[in-house]
Amino acid sequence: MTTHRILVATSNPGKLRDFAGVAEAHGVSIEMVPDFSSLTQVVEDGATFDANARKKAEAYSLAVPGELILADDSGLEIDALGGAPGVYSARYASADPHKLDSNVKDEANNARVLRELNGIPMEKRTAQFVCVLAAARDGTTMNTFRGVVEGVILDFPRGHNGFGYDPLFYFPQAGKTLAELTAVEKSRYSHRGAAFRRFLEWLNSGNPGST
Ligand code: ITT
Repeated sequence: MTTHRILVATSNPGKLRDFAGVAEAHGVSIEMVPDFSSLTQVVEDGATFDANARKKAEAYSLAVPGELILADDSGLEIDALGGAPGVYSARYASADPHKLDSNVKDEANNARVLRELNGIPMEKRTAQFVCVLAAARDGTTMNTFRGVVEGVILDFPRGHNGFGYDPLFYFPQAGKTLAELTAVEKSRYSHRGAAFRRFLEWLNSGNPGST
């Protein structure tokens, strides 16, 4: 039975699918912040996932007074590239990834990753996906939740599920890329699934800030 409705502030349908992959099993439902597309987009200029997640959650929570809302900032950190693309993951293939509002298509970002890793052997292509969720109400962050998954960047894409860098991200325990998993399977292993489960634990713990 659904006990909670979680409002999520994101423009990325792939993230919503991931959340939905965890939510049902925990008796919660996922909804977009109402009229999200008409809200002024937050400028993601923070140096860390944490800073950007807080900034998004605080700004978007003002659109739904009294409601607890969740925002996600996430990305891929590749060890051989010194942690890039990191907070620039959504715009890695743009002419200037530091330029805000320059998100580009997933295929172009994946192509750039493959170019940057060209010639680097598989054992040195380790990477992690990081997700930070911020829960905010009325412009104040109540808490943040972090999830990480470790894997290896392949030299060709595999699978058609998921979004972003999923077709390149091989997860050894499953023997598959994240794009070869269903939404429910991905949520079991993924950075977003881990962060979201931490959020749900906090929500169900009766934390005064979470009701
Ligand atoms: P919102 O800010 O509106 O939530 P966004 O896509 O701009 O959407 P981010 O700024 O957090 O979100 O950028 C995250 C990028 O990192 C995303 O566009 C992907 O390129 C990558 N990414 C994050 N999580 C991922 C996942 O689970 N699978 C594949 N790529 C992921």
